Amino acid sequence: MYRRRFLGLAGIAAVTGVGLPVGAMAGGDPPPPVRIGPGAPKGPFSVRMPVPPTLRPVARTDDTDVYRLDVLAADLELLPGVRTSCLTYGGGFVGPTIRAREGRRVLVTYRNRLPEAVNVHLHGGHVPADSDGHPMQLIDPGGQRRYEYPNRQPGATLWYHDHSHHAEAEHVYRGLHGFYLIEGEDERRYGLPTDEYDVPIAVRDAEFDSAGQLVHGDPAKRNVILVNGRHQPYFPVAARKYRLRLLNSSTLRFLKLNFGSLPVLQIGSDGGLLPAPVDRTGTDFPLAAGERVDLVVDFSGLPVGGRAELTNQGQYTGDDRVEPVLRFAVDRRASDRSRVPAVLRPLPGLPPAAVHRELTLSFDLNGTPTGLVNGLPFDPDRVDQRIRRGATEIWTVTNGDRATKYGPIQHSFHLHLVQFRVLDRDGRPPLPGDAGLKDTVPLPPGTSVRIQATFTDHLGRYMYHCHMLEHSSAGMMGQMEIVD
Ligand SMILES: [Cu+2]
Repeated sequence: MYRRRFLGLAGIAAVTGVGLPVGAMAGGDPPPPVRIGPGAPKGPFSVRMPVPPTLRPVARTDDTDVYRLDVLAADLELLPGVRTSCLTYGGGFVGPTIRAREGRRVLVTYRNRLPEAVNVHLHGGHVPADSDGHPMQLIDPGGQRRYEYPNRQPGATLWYHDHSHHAEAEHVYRGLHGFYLIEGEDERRYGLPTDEYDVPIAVRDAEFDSAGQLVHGDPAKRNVILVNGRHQPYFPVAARKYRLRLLNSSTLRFLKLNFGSLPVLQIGSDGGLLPAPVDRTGTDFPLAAGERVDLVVDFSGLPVGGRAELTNQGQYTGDDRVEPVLRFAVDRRASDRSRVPAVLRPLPGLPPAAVHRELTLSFDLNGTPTGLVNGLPFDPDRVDQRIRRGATEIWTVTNGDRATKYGPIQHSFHLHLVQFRVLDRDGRPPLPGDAGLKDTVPLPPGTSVRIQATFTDHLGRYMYHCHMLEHSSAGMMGQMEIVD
């Protein structure tokens, strides 16, 4: 249905992101101004940001919540007055949010109503191998598959998305993603903002053609930022604290989000809460594709009628463009008994590591761009790393694309099954965004990151890969097998 074009430089750009000016990647003209199809643009902040609905279980037992979710095409109003063909979980561009509780099992049966195979990966989930969304375990058209999520992990902001072999980038680009939030057993007692004041926000880029349809091509032309599936929306807030869970659901683009002068405390990262809140007021939040950050943002200093903006900073290297992403519009007062305690959840200790591994992510750019890990493209029939269950390991992961014939190429690193800790980067301390439990980290050209993980509980085959999904789609993925 959707053909990928690999030919010519545009094809190389489409796969590698070369020409997409992020971080240390130079080059590429800024994209043209946003054109909003046949629907007359109404200017920024004219549409309300939707909050994805919470999915209701179809059954509940003592220890399990049971869900059903259809994978289906839908025509959605991403841009004002235009219907855009999308691929969805449950009919929304950001699928419904599944709210799980630590220690309480979730079963989700996905039914595929698309004319092509799909699957579902719970990103950040500590799940059995046959529920991990292995790229070769697909749900055929008309079929269904049940995934089991034990939720025996600390409360965290996870997300689910397609991971079908070679098609994951296009599938996620066209809409197949949603939030999966685990509430920790400890979480209620912290008194953090909950319910309507706990809001997941997915930010990503997109390109639309003149008919308002999504174009999955040259990433440098993805000049529309979507927030929960709307372009530059506003979100009405009460003058009080909110918990905002930000996800970069772009397939390639790295974001650098900024709340201006609003008071912002970071309380968590990919894999759950930090040991203590960190004051990040005024700082940028760089987010690689797939990364999350968990924040408490305080609007109480604003009057009713007051406004504040979330912006994306430095999207174009060498260009000081600051792009409006989302406006918060204070429209009411509200009581606020929430709080952010000085001490949150302790991180697990770092046991000594017995095994060290080295991985290098790079492209073979001779001919059709091929993604490599340690010189090899993904092969589902090959196990690249055998890992003893329960082992603690340190991996040094390097971006080998500092100087390609097309310039430096950005990568990221995502590990399935377990959360890891970032030990250091090129021998220097981790970045602020590396704090806490992580499953996805940026990997700038030519740099290395050392991570430590303990591979508990589950046996079987899992993936690790670049989370720039056009890269994993082109082969930048390896397979590990957890064995006894
Ligand atoms: Cu990559």
